[in-house]
Amino acid sequence: MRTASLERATMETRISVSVNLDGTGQYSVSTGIGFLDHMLEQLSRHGLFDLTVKAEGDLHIDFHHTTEDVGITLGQAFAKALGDRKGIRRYGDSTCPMDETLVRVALDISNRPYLIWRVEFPKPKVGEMDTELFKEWFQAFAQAAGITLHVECFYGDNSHHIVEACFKALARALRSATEIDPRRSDAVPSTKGVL
Ligand SMILES: [Mn+2]
Repeated sequence: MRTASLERATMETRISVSVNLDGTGQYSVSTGIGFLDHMLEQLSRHGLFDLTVKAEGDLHIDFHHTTEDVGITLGQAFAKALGDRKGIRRYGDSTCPMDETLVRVALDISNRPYLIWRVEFPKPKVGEMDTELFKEWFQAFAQAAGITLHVECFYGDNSHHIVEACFKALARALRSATEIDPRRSDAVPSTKGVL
């Protein structure tokens, strides 16, 4: 079973996460930040990952620590669930429209963390959340999961749509990249023999 459970506690946040890569898109998400919950639910539903996320953070300061630490913990859980990465497709991409917005995510489960983030928001906030925090989440997730992650918004007017298309495209790309390729069976998808 490609599953993992993790807990992470600092002076700023307490987070527990569990993930099943071969799930059906069932989720239970509660971070204390409504919009972030909404996005993680997209990740689960459109990636077909079963996801439990519970976070208690210092939201009285702002949403930064909680957003970043949820990204770190979730990324660590994905890395752990992927294990030695045998048989996975490794690469994935998705171009996701949401009304007037179009976003592309291309990723490589490379164990070489990297984020390209070409996303601009017309508004500084969605809900109560600062839009600048989404780059922090994607950076934390890519770093902790060991993923080369390119996110580009081609166009879009509505900040809610832009963020949501980023998460949906991530979900779809991650779903295909984490899937087991039946033609690859037991092999690690690298000429190095290791990822
Ligand atoms: Mn929405």
